[in-house]
Amino acid sequence: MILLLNPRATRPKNRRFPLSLLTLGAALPPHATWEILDGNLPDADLFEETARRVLARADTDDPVTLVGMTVMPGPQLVSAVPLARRLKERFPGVPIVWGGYFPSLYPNPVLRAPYVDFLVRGQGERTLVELLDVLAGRRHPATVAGLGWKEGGEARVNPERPWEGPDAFPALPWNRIDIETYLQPTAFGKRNGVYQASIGCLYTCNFCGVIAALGSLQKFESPARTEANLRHLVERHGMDAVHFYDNNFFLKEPHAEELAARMTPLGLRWWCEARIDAMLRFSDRTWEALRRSGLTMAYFGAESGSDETLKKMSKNLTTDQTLALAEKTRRFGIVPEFSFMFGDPDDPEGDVETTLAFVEKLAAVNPDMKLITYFYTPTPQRRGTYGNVDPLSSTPATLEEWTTPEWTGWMTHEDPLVPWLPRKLKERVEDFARTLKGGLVPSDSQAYGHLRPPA
Ligand code: B12
Ligand code: SF4
Repeated sequence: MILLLNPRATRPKNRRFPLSLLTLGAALPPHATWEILDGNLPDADLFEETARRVLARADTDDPVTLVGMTVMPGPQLVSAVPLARRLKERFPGVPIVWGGYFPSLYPNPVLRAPYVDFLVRGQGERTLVELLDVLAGRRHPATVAGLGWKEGGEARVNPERPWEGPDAFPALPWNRIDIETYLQPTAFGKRNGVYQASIGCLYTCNFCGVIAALGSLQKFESPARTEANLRHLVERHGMDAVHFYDNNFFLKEPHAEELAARMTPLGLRWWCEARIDAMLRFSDRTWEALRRSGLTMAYFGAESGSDETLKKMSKNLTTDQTLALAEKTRRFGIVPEFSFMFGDPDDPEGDVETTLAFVEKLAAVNPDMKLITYFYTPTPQRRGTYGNVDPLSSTPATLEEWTTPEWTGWMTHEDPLVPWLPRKLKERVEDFARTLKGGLVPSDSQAYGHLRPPA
């Protein structure tokens, strides 16, 4: 029996399908037994629930042989560390493997922790299956691409595994979770679900955790598969709204047109993250088709009001394009959420004022826009952007340090205690956000403001 754990990452009322664990479970061999335990569910106690299962199965012919945990940077890491520590103390013989963005980006502190035995970097499906062979003594851990492991107390991180698009993997086993409990009301619908139709992102923004973890590459599943999954949730479970979790939902126009055509009959209201430049390339006909298919709000990384700063971020975007997008969304009645990263380390004060002035201009073009504010805390890139300098050298060496409030604030990009961002500058941005009409987003919801119904 393999237990797949989703340590608490959000408030129970914001719980959403644990997609990472569902895709992993789907790819396990047919003879493997597995179960998902979700710490985001109301009254969940992951330690107790896991312990109960380990004890109940100890003397059966299907004992718990592996505990897998998905770990994102931020509050989920803060829940995962004590959970893994307690499980290891109580059940030292049960191996614990971590996967997800945190261990993918920062493998060394994870492998230094005595309570994590293995980690999986990047896409997890195939690596997890091969890890089962390692645990069964059928193969040496050094031969498993994407695996982090320990040898005589030393951390070993194997070469990465090239990753594949969603179509390479089995269909999502929706029957393995209680769908009903996850369909919660939001501003978009009474029964809001989530879905992800692609992996990675093709762009090259040099602050971004997605690029650091997966490189600059994106693969979409076929629109027919997206439609089939959504149709199942609509027809069987009455889902009436969906948030797409894709890092970037649109690339090519024919793909967007096909998706719009397939989604229209489903009658969903939907939200996605999109690139400003990509959507500006779409014809009015495609914009209209997307609106008709239910696209209600889209999240755009506008990042800065300065073209120079956008260049430094390798964003491949101009402020004129952002203004044009504001106009286009107004015309088609799609609400834009514009996200900005304040506080360029080279001139934080100038940057804050330039960007705030730009936001005012933008709000004049589309008064319905929502403002999302972040503070500039780039994710260190692992892929050579910094020449010979080790970009991770100044990040914490232990999980205990990573889980301090200072580093948690850094990971969420919400309250980074970085030298270039004095408190008064931060307050200046927060005061502005509070007064911008229609732009107020509670600071703890930030990019995931969409996950909670309006107060
Ligand atoms: C869903 C989500 C959330 C949800 C989680 C809800 C839930 N029920 O799980 C919520 C809203 C809580 C959330 C919050 C945050 N998130 Co978040 N989130 C995502 C999102 C949109 C989708 C993740 C997902 O499920 N993908 C679908 C699955 C199939 O893919 P996957 O998770 O990558 O899983 C694969 C591998 O990673 C691996 N894997 C994952 N887990 C495991 C476990 C094991 C055992 C193994 C073997 C493998 C494995 O295998 C999986 C299959 O290939 C991603 C963006 C993205 N599209 O990936 C951001 C993302 C992961 N989040 C991110 C961030 C920064 C945050 C926040 C810190 C942001 C903020 N300021 O609010 C917060 C705080 C997190 C917290 N509370 O701890 C970043 C992380 C990158 C970075 N810079 O470090 C991402 C990449 C967004 C981004 N573009 O910046 N998030
Ligand atoms: S477009 Fe978004 S997800 Fe893609 S690299 Fe840039 S910031 Fe990251």
